[in-house]
Amino acid sequence: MSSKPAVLPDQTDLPVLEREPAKVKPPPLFTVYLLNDDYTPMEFVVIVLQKFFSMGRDQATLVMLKVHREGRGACGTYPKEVAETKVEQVNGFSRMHQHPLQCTMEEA
Ligand code: TYC
Repeated sequence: MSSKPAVLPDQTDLPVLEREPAKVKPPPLFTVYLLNDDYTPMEFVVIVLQKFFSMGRDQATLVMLKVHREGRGACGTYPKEVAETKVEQVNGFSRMHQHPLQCTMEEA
């Protein structure tokens, strides 16, 4: 009778290229969002979406209007460090221009 070993074999008796590939999880992804507020000009939000999320003007306008009407809208989904950088860049750019626009992220 043959049954699976209770623990995975370490396969160190085999040449590297003949071992089973290690099972690695894909890195978690994070979605970056813009939040609505009553003060940031619509045109500024459209510029942010074009500048930091590589959107064309038409797509940027649609996302801005979704945020305006629904309170929040997704700008893109990225690996954690990329998402963190986008959030910092957008919030820094908004503060530099004295706008209260808020950018956040959460795991996708
Ligand atoms: N609500 C803003 C206004 O009426 C526009 C706006 C849209 C602000 C999207 C923030 O993320 C935002 N001027």
